[in-house]
Order: sequence, then structure tokens, then C-alpha cells
Amino acid sequence: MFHYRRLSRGEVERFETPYNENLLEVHLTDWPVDGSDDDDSKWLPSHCVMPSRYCQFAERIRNLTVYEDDVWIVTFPKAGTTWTQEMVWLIDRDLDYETAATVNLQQRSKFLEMFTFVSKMNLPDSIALVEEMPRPRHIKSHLPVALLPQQLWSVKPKIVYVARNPKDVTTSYMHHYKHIHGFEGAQQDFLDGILQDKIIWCPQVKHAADFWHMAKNRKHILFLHFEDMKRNLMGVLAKVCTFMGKSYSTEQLERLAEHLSFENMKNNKTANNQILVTQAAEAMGRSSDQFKFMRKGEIGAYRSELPVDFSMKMDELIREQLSGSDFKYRE
Ligand code: PPS
Repeated sequence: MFHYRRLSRGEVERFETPYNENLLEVHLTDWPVDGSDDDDSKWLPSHCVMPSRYCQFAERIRNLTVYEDDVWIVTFPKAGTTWTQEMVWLIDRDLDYETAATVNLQQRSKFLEMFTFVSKMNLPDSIALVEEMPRPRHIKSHLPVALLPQQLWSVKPKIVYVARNPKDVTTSYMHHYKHIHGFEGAQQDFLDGILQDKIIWCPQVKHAADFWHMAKNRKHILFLHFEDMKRNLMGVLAKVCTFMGKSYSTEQLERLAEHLSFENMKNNKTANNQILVTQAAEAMGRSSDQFKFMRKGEIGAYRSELPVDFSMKMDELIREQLSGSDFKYRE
């Protein structure tokens, strides 16, 4: 069951967007679920901030039928989801570049909760679209452990989780929140919202720490870091192949690494997610030329884009929220 706690009026006014209204915290009240181990009985996964629209769909998502041959990509927003979706899809589908070049990644790897948090855009029922996908399904979600379908932990499909340094995530999310979610507030408001865990999908650090906790005793979860993908993509590809039970030659993996490079992803019309920018721009009556979804793809972009005091406060928040956990972000 879920319990909903509204943010204060002032917080809602400061942190909501015209498309993500009436923010509230979604708290899970009944953990452990079927498939949790003993360690989980002393542990409760974190709540999550969502627009009030989400409440209508929370139980439907929690009770979604999960299949053993599903492949789930789960991340906090802006952690490298799209990059990982393309990587995992190709590895799983025998490097089928032909289909990847003709069918948009949004169709190949569907975003489960897409329509549950967006008002005013009249999006199709994304949960039904996932239910109707032919198996084996590839599914994307930003939901944290507490809000995901509970059968994930008993049916045990493959789940790939990706974490990225929260300062870079925040930088990337700041642009995304403005250009795609339509946030009209000041940059400082957004940064305060992140530090106070009041922007949708927050708390950010707990999102990763909870998955780290879940991944420890579960072989069906692979935990990746954006920074490792950036610094040693070939190493990550080897790991993902082993996890997916696939084997490719060095040449095939080199070609895949090339396909997944930032420049190639940026220019890849079926995988660069620019379609999302266009959809959002149309809804907001703006030009879609203002924003590139594949923006910089760097480690450490926060250094030139965010104020130094944000970085210090984020260090403090990370220290606080990871106390008692052995999870560490890459720098
Ligand atoms: S979303 O909206 O949550 O699904 O966004 P997500 O795909 O998680 O994150 C987008 C950021 O990932 C960067 N990206 C890459 N970086 C390096 N190499 C490759 N190939 C790559 N593909 C995507 C993308 O540029 C966004 O980060 P920023 O920092 O904004 O550039």
C-alpha cells in the first residue's frame, strides 16, 4: 500500500511545473514484499516525489505482471538511461543494427510510467503499452525500488541499474526540467529542490543507495556507473554481455563501442531521444531547436555550470544519506 504526503503549498509552487502539478511524496507502507530476503525485513525503501496524478496509477504499476524474460533499465533521471537502453537492447538482440536504425528506441525499450507524471499532454497509456509489448520486453523506468512492480523481486527478470554522480545528474536534470518538463522557476529554486529532495523522482541519493542494497544479494540486478561507461566502455560491455549471457568477438564489441560513442549517439536519430524534446516543445508551443537531449555527455560538467556552494551542499547531503551504506558514487 502507498501513503501520500503532500508537499507544503510553498514547496509545490516553487518546485512543480505546468506539466507536473501538485507534487507529493509517495511512501510505501508494506515492505518486505515477496522475494525479499531476511536482510530486507529491517529495511524500508525510500519514498519518492511525484505529481499527484501518479496516485491514480501507483497500484497498477505495483501490481504489473512481470516476466522472467523481461529486461529492465532502471535509473534516476539523467544518469545515462538512453545510452544504457541502446547498449543493452543491442547486446540482447544479437547486435541487430538494422532494426535499431529503423525503429526508435522509445518503441524498442518502453518507458513504463511516462504518462503517469505528465499532465496536459494527452499521452497514450504507457502502462498498457508495456503490457501489450511482445516478449521479451525491454522496459525503462525511473521509479525507485519502493514504487516498482513488486513481482520484480520474485520473478527476477534481468534489471540493469545505472548510477551517475549526483552533481552531473543535477546539471543535466536542470536543463531537462526546464526544456522538457517546462519548469519556469529560477535555477536556484531547482537546485534547492534537489537539495531538499522535492523535485520529482527525488530523493536522488536514496534512489541509487536502495538499488545498491537490492543488488547485493540478487544476481538478476546489474549495477553500473555512468563514469565507468565513459572511461572504460569496453570493460562495461564485457560485463553486460556476461550478465545478458551473450558472447561477441572483440571486433563486434569495438563496433558496438563506436556505435555508442557520444558523437554517434548524438547523431543517431533513432536513439538520441530528440523526439522527446520535439514532443515537449510542441506541447509548450516552443521551438525544439533550443535544446539537445544529448547535451554534453561529460563527467564533471557541474564544475562549470553549477555554483560552488551547491557542490559543497551536495557533498554533505551525499555523506548524510549514505551513512550506514557502503555505496559510493564514482567521481
Ligand atoms: S533521461 O531523460 O532520464 O532518460 O536521460 P538519460 O538518458 O538518463 O541521460 C541523458 C544524459 O546522458 C548523456 N549521454 C551520454 N553521455 C556520454 N556518452 C553517451 N554515448 C551518452 N548518451 C547519453 C546525455 O548527454 C545526457 O547528459 P548531459 O550531461 O545532459 O549531456
